[in-house]
Amino acid sequence: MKVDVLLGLQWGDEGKGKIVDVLAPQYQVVARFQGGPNAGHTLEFDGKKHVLHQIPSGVFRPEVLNIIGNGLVLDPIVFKKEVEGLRAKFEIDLTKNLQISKKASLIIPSHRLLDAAYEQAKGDSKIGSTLRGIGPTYTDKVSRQGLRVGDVLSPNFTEKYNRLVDTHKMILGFYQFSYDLTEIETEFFEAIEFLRQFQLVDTEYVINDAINSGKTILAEGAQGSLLDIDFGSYPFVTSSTTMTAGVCTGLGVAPKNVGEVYGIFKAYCTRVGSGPFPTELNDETGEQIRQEGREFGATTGRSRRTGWLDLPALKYAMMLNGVTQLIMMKVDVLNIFDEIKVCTQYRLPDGTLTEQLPHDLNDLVIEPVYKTFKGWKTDLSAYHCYDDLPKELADYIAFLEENLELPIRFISTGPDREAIIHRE
Ligand code: 2SA
Ligand code: MG
Repeated sequence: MKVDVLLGLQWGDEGKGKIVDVLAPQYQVVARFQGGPNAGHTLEFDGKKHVLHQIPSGVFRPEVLNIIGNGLVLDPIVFKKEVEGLRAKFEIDLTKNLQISKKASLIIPSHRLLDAAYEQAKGDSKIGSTLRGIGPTYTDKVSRQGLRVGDVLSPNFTEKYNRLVDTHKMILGFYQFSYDLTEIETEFFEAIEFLRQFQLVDTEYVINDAINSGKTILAEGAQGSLLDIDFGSYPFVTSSTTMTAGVCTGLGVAPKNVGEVYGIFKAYCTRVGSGPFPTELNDETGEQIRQEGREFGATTGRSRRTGWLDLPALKYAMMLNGVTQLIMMKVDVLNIFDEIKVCTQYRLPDGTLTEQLPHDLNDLVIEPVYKTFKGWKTDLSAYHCYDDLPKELADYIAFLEENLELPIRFISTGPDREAIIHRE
């Protein structure tokens, strides 16, 4: 079997957690391939809400094997809290159905300090990082001095740790950043001890054995395509490959073994953190979307920026990911509006129209060109079948499908597991 991929086509928070949970019964393995505790995947069922950060969203189905791949940066302190939280709330024992790659990178407490020091030094041009130590940990991975999960099994772990912290202390000194590591280091070493109880393995073998033995596998993306380190609006991006390509390097999957690519997008856009956002609404409508959509960071609680759906950006993400199935989320958030807009093109400062994302989006003021639709003004909770949907919504969907040249397979009409319309 091939590995199917599910990822966000915007700036994250498209609702990936819910969809993995809906799709999970079809899959025997669910694997994360990039990111770390910056992610916040929200799942809601049986009237309960839960946010996952580093643990794959398959954990709520006991028969699913969950994998934290080599492409992740893992914070052991956050991991311990997550596992304990899941045990207390849902009686889930993750020592059985979770495997962690020995090659995943380890976030140590001073990575968080470095994140804060770098952001502070940037002043007004800060990235808006979640301050979870993501960038500095990937930096250490690429500069070949980082620690990996497998190192916790080494008798020299403390020595390796101290060596890395010493280099971080020099950098923090350069930035004149004040800190106290004592307390957090105790917590860190407790969390390392905790991590040692788990199945730490070479997950690339597990994944490839699963592929060869015909198991169904889903790779779960985090953040969004427009936050990709290469193709996002650099430098306002995260530090990993958030696109399909990241599945190959972040799990050890050969390109020929990638199957369906589920691309997930919201019926509007949000962005948390700094950086260009062509369709951003800094007005009452934007605020209404934020309130209706409960658009606040699932990890940091930050208020998310909101705006209308951006088709050029969405098409760009579809092109780079090779999306084969589209999923539209949070359509119900737009129930209240008389009019709904969709950006179809950008007008550049010289007046030319384009459907391509300009490279210098950070410095360029571009104007979105909108097509306006009549709102459906209907509560969608009673609708379970595509053919029954209000005409205005059906027209809106038809326009999107024509423009995106792909049918929309799932339409989510509310936060709960059950609130979804599946089109065959
Ligand atoms: P980082 O922390 O260094 O990766 O931040 C770099 C940029 O990436 C953005 N980013 C995110 N955007 C949306 N959702 C994310 N996860 C959380 C959530 C975020 C939260 O689900 O709500 O709670 O604030 C996420 N993680 C990283 C980040 O805002 C920076 O723009
Ligand atoms: Mg999120």
